[in-house]
Formats: sequence, structure tokens, C-alpha cells
Amino acid sequence: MARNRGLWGFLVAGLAACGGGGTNTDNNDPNPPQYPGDPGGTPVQAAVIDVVDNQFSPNGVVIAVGGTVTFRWAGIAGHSVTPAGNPGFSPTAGVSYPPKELVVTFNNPGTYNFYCTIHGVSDGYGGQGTMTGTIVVR
Ligand SMILES: [Cu+2]
Repeated sequence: MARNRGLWGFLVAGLAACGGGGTNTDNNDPNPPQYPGDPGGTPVQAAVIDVVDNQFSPNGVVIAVGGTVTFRWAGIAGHSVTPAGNPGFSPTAGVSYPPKELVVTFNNPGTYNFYCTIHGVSDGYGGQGTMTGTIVVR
């Protein structure tokens, strides 16, 4: 039981440190989240990213300037789509559940990192911090 309280304390502290959102670029974070980066390949006009437990699938896409990314919630747990640093994008989504879709149009070239505020923060949920993704526009 003490072990469980310790874990929950850690999780609560992690969420509090994050402030429920923001840019997730805290330089004092000893374990900052990793982003997948450019997956390569030919840009497409429209891509779909499934928001599942607990990852973005795929976690990297390349789209053409003016193209769209549709985020499609398909998990049991709640997840957000939150831009990390610059450039950002909008609209975004706070912690959400199916059925939900979020369509974002990207009109400027760049590398757009994003994460889930629950599962992509620092060490993340259960020490995994893996719910991050990268959209490359070129
Ligand atoms: Cu999540």
C-alpha cells in the first residue's frame, strides 16, 4: 500500500508540475519527453493519427503544406493533443474520449511536436512518457 501511495504521489506531483498544459519544454526537467522526429517519406495531403492507449499511431507523419491531420480518439483512457513548444498549432484538444475527432490544417512548413498531457509528460504514466508525436510539414 505504501508503494501505491508513493506512485500516486509521484503522478500527482508530475501533473502539478506540468500545470495541466503549456509547452512542455521545461529546461529543469531531468527527464524531458522524447519526440519521434521526421519519419521521412513523401508528403501526403491528409493523414490520420489514431489516439489510443497510450500512444499516437502513427506517431510521425509527413504532410504537404496546406494539408490536414485528423486525430481520431480510439482508446479507453482520456488523452490530449497538445503542441510542444514552437511552432504550435490549433485547434488543440484537452483530455478527451471517443467519439471525438480533431482536424488541424497546417499552412506553414515546419516540424510540429505534440504530446498527451497525461502520458507524454517527463517519465509519464507508469514511467513511460511515450505518448508524443511529430508532424512534419514540407
Ligand atoms: Cu494520454
